[in-house]
Amino acid sequence: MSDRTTYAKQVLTSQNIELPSWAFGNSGTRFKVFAQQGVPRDPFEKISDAAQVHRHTGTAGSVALHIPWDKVEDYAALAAHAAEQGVRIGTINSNTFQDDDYMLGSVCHPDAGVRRKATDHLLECVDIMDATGSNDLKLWFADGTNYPGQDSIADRQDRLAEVLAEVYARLGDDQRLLLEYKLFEPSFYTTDVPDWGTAYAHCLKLGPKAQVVIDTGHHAPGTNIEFIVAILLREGKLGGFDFNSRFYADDDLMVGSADPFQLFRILHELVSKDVLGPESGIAYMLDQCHNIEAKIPGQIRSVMNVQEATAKALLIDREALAAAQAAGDVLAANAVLMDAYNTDVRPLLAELRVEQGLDADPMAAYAATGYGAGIIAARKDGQAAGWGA
Ligand code: LRH
Ligand code: MN
Ligand code: MN
Repeated sequence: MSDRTTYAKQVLTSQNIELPSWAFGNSGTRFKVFAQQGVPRDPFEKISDAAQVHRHTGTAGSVALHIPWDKVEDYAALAAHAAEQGVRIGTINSNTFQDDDYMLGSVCHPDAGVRRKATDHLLECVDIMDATGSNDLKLWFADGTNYPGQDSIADRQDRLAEVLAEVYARLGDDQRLLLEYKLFEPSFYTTDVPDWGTAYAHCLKLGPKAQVVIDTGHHAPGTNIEFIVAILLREGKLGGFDFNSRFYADDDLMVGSADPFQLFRILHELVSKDVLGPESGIAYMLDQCHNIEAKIPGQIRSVMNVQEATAKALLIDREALAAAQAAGDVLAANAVLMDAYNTDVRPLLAELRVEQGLDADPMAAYAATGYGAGIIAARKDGQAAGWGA
């Protein structure tokens, strides 16, 4: 086995890809939610399904919650259930976009009362983190405006900064605030956190416990996401990813399905700075919906897609690349990258899984368990993921 293969296996073994609880619920577009059979009826069952993905991939050891979609009476009991199932609760995602009060925004709303309500929700999310042992609070705001003149762009930034400061002050020593940006939607004229620069500026003011989240589906077409990765890494402000694929807007399709080469390029930036393991503090999460495909296999496939892109990036001959770059040999440098990208890493990953005591083929292994048929028989009237219920 070459040194690079050994190194790739080592890093792949330490990789954790966090699953979103909402990927297991019914979802759709604003046109139609197609209910599937066997869908979880509560957050406990969502965690059980996520644990099933972990059982077959060995790399999906945590589950992100979305509040209030995953509201329960007893969060410590939910965390205990996760532990029993062999996973843990990861990032807590806040939700200030599904209440009538938020029509004109939440933390940037012109009315102080609405801002208070939104802030209290964010503080409640930190209480939940305390109960579940979660370290990360993920904030995404649907705030923005639809028409020029509707509200002051600058004043909205001031309101945002004030709320963020209050939430930041509430964080425990080991807790972080991860701020996610998105170009547009649901607002169409301005969005209050539309890009990495805005998120970065707020995080910088807040302090070291505030970092930026890159959702791969949240950019204009053609945006060079790996460049953003490199910059945020360099500044120590890359907190994590919401991985998914997009063809047009925020499609939330399976990561690595639309543009596997882009995923490889992103992972190359991360591999080149050795920040794939848990000690890096970078949260690698999926943020996806499986509207027309089966959900558990959809998550297994997605995890495998990330692993494949990671393995390819790990196989890059770094010495040869550095030498070609130093020599200004454009073609040779590009060829080093393309050689790695064009390597079929599926045998390497199959071998690694067997070494880890897993089945070489997670999709086939899941199908053979009968888990899918079992949940269809056992569960009726599954829960909506959160949208269009
Ligand atoms: C917003 C977003 C954000 C939400 C999730 C459900 O588009 O990416 O991360 O929490 O979708
Ligand atoms: Mn997201
Ligand atoms: Mn999104």
